[in-house]
Amino acid sequence: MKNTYIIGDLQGCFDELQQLLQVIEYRPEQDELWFVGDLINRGPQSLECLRFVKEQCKAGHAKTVLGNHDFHLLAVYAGLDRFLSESDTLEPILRADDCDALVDWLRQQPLLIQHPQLDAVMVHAGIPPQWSLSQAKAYAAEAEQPLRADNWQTFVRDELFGNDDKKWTPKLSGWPRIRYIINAFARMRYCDQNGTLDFKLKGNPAHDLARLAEKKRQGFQPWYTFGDRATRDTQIFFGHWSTLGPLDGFNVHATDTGCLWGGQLTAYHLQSNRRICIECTQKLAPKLAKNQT
Ligand SMILES: [Mn+2]
Repeated sequence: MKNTYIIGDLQGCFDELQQLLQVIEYRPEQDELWFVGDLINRGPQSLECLRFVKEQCKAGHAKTVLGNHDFHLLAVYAGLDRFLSESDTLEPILRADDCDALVDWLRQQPLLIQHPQLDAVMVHAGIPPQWSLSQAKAYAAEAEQPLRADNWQTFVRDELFGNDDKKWTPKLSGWPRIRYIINAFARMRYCDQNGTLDFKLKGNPAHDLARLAEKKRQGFQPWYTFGDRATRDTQIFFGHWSTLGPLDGFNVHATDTGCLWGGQLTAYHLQSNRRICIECTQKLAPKLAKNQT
């Protein structure tokens, strides 16, 4: 069996990725890389990251799931510019000769992957507490469909974005259903026990007590902390939440250790349950850090 390394959010930090691969002595014949999504944006070398991950995936050496920044690129490519931000660094991708091929590959990546032999599932942000693993897999497959359709750009431009679909019921249908599923997998941090999403809170649960006290009364907690979480018997890897740090608990592993913000880039070795981290030199101005999504 190949070694599996789960690698945290890259966000364009290509030099750090190459350093990390040297540290783990990455050899494609015997190692497999799992990228947790948010390959691009904000950092300096998004194009290089995207090309590298695409090549590794196409060669069968890597897998990735889609993160919110990856969706952002799909949307900008499809002509949706109302969410463009000053801190975006997508231009080099959009101007690249191979932009069409990169985007065409990216849009067909999954929202959830599961290891064929070991107890390990990876998503970008999380899995709502009331979904079983088999439900989560079915919902992921449902939401991947419109991204793989010929008219995917229409979907991304007109239907994908919105904060209106925060509540889940199995009866939810149409685009609100797809939007909820994608928001949960790619953006969720806090939710209530029914999976109602909160998009405003981004802090570390331990450091954000004043705001959390109110949210807590309303039933919001980090998605992985619900005692009766339906996926609690499955080991879940996720990124997206850099203020959590290297959390290993609740049978989940947080892998976004804030490379982009001058923190670390993480590779979690699945077979030995070991984290290998490198220090990152990338430090974005606080102005940009404030806009972090
Ligand atoms: Mn993210």
